[in-house]
Amino acid sequence: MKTPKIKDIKVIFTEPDNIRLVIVKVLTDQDGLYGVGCATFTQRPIPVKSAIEDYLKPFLIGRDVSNIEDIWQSSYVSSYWRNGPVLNNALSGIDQALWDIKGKMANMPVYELLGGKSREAAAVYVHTSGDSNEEVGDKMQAYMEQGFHHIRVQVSTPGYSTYGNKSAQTGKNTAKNKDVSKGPIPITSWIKEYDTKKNYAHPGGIFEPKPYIRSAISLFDYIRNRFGYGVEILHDVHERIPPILGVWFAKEVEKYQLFFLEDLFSPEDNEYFKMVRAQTSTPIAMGELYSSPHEIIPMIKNRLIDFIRIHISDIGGITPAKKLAAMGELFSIRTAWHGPGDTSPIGHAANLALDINCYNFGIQEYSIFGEKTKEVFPGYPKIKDGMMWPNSKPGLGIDIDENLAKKFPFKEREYGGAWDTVRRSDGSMVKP
Ligand code: GCO
Ligand code: MG
Repeated sequence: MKTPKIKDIKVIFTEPDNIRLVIVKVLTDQDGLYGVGCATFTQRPIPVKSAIEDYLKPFLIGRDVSNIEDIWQSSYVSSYWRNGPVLNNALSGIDQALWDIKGKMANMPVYELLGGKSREAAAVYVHTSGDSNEEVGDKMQAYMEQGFHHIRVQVSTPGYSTYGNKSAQTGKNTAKNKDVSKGPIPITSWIKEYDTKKNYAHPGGIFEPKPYIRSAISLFDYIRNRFGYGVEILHDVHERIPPILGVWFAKEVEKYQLFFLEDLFSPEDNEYFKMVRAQTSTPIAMGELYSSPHEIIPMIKNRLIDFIRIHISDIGGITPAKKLAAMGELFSIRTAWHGPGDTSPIGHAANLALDINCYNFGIQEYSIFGEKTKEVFPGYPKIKDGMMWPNSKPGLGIDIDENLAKKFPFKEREYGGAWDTVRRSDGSMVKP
């Protein structure tokens, strides 16, 4: 039988719910046969589009769609220098689309191509945050009533900004501290200008490590007193605290039995994880910022993490992700693929294919899809009883409605859509 060849590769930009998404469509020379993949790097979408249209497309047109591994390997080194979020997202969009095509050709879902089901559905965790412990607790209560058993909890730090709570991140709670017994007093002359977003990139507010840590510990204590230990709570440090404080924090929270503590360090501080491992059993999750195998392999090999938090499109798609999951299994490390709002529903469907197949699945992050997003992506993964359920459609089981996607073009953004610039009270930069 003549195998279909790649006839065209299209990049679709769309932001139905104000998050810039990058989708790839691989068209074949067989009428009606195409695949879709996620290549979303929401802070830098244009270079991803160029990496696909100007380089991978001319490299791949005419190739036999069935040879996913060979296409991945040859594309990976076609730039000679490889890795990094731009080249890997470009590669991911094509890779996921090829798995989608292969499933359609075989008339089976991708999780079947990978070896079938290890589970019927994937437990997910959802995000709660608030300006007070009580507000976070109330949101947790509402989610638990909907059947969610795993919940990420983030709370504002009084007088400062913090990651994970919208109001704090946009500066509402930032730079208000006036009591040195609570933490450093932000430099006011500088702050006035800063907070008005006049001369600085997108402000992430003023962050101070110790006040943040005290707020987080107070939140965990509140939650365990209010709900006990039955509900699973997760927390994302988001790499903002000095590493040695991270070591202390991981030890201090052990008694609250977190499901995992995420991004305790920046990737640049990976070496500190050895100290954490030697001193505490708090479960560690790391990986969303990794965009090279050299970052994640040592973490698995040395059992420095418990959950692989890789953002699948940032490492090149399903093909590398399934290999990392398999490596993790050999070291009893579980998967927890990154699944924020800047993973498209197609990316979530790719996560789900691996969640359903992999024996060492841990948990799936789920950032609730906006209503417009659901319309643009028919077949988006459904959530019920705190779990994400696969459909039985062939391939990734999802599509993009291109006409509808066109109704949500990328908006102009201040500062080029940069990620928050977070600063300490003295104005020095903090890794975000
Ligand atoms: C998470 C992540 C996200 C990232 C975002 C960056 O755990 O979901 O930390 O919130 O900050 O995806 O664009
Ligand atoms: Mg995170």
